[in-house]
Amino acid sequence: MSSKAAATLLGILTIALYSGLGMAAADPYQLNLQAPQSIIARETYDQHMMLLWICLAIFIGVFGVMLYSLLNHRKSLGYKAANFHHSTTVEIIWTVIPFIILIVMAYPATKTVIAMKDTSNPDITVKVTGYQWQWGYDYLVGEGAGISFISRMSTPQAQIYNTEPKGEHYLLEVDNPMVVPVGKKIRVLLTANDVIHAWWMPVFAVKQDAIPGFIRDVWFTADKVGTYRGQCTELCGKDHGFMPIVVEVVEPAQYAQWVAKQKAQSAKAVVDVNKVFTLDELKTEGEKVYAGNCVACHQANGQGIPGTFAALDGSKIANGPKAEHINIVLNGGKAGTAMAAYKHLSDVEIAAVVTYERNAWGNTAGDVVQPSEINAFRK
Ligand SMILES: [Cu+2]
Repeated sequence: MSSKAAATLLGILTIALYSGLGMAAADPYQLNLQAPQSIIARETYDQHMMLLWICLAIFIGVFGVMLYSLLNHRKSLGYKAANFHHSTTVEIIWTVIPFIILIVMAYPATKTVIAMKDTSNPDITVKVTGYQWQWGYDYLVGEGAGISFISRMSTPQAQIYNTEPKGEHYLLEVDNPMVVPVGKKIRVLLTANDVIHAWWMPVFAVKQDAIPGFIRDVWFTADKVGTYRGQCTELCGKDHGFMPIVVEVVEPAQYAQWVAKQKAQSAKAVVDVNKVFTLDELKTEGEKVYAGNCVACHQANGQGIPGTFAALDGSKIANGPKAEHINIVLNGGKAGTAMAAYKHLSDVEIAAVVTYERNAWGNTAGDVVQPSEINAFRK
């Protein structure tokens, strides 16, 4: 085999391996698509298999005739070449057969693509927003309407930096999964807050860009109860590879329980806005918020990445007036800087993280920022 052919084969094998590796945490040698878990995914899977078999049949047919001709019609056997220049029959056959094959492939594919776009009559509508680098879920219509949460990757930094063995769902696990009932039509409205992200859930055959300022919609109806994993598939910056998606499909009764629990939690969070916390309480909570949102750029030691991400340890903002510090966390940095807006976090979370940053590392502002101050600042 020539080195060029070897390189090509290696390329094909790598692509095949990676296409299967995408989400298959449990089976690192999986080559095919994941087992479909929705009507559309099943149709997509079946058509993908059908195309594969058609391609294989064509491959065997074409190469079979070619090999046969090479071996049996070779000059050393004394074979005399036919000498004709035009054949209307052959022209018609090699136009009609591929045409029929294309129609056989295009007809079901078109039907599926049309069905994919039909987001009418959903049972539940959820708005999904891409942030650098997490997903926001807002349940808008249907059972669970009013529920809102942020979903972040929960893989520990220690696993990423290889100081701890990697877990089973490495980079494909989140703190708050999207929860949906089995057998119900879920419409997902996709948008983004900062840059383009993409919501990819392979078992439902859903893959859609989330574009700032636009709303795109997709849908799925999960066939089976289970935990399904996907990830952002648009290059969206430094932590693009660290924004997984987890969808938990549960029985309707369990879904109702989850809804009740979420509503109770958000009712508690509203009360918290006027609660007064101590410096230590805010610092403890703030450290968690920092680890979930800020650590990727500003680093655990607050030193940032010189030349790219600002240091917070000893920074003018973290040691200067509170208002400026709150403003930059809520609304993001000046145009052209990488600092994103975090206004989607709760008042308690913002108050905690600002307090933490003002009193962590070498910073000794010594002041406390309460959730009520954040609440007032937003108005
Ligand atoms: Cu993204």
